[in-house]
Amino acid sequence: MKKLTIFIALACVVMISPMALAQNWQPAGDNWIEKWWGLDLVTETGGFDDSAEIDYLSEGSGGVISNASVSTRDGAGKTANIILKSPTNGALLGWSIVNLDIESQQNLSTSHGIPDGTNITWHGIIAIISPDDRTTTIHPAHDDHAQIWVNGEQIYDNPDWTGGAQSVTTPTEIQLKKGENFLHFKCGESGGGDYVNLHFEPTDTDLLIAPTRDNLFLNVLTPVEPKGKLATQWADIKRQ
Ligand SMILES: [Ca+2]
Ligand SMILES: [Ca+2]
Repeated sequence: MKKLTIFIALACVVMISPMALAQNWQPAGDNWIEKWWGLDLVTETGGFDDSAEIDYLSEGSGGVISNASVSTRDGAGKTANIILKSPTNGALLGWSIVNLDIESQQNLSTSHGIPDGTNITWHGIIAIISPDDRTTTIHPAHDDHAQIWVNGEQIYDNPDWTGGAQSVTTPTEIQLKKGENFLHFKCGESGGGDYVNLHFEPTDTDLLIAPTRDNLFLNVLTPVEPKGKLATQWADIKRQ
């Protein structure tokens, strides 16, 4: 009887999203995260002080998404179909997979195809699938001002560059829940070096990170509909 139940649950899941199982997740642990779901750079920001005061996501979307909301399943999902209008200059901004050169002191710029930008702001999202409720620590590197949200709450706000693309000054504790968690990393750059980087704890090798190594993000998230029981079953099955 139990086998039948599992079979039915699996069949439901496969029908809803054939890509749900056996993804090529990015590794966590102490690996720097190389792929992010990133917004096109906000340009002409006036520098990182100005940038840190403005929620470009909210202002650019008429409040549909925000810095905090994209660190939740609901807000991250809404990035699928949204084009922002930059409040700085009216530029149209969309979301896509971006690749960080984890060793570059200008990876904030180069992740969007420019060598060394000035007065620009980077936004990136990852999903973190955890097998349990846990407290762990993130290790962010950034130049210049970084702000980070996890599961709808801001947990990091540091205007000072960390001194190198793989140098961390302020390891910060975060709470993860069993299943999907979302992290939004915003970094404002004024001039000179510009980098963003983040890794978890060496013991966090059992965390699964999306975007996947084969560039899937929205397609590997649990569906918003139907809500409730089915999503829970899917989360359970993914761990097996
Ligand atoms: Ca800088
Ligand atoms: Ca720069």
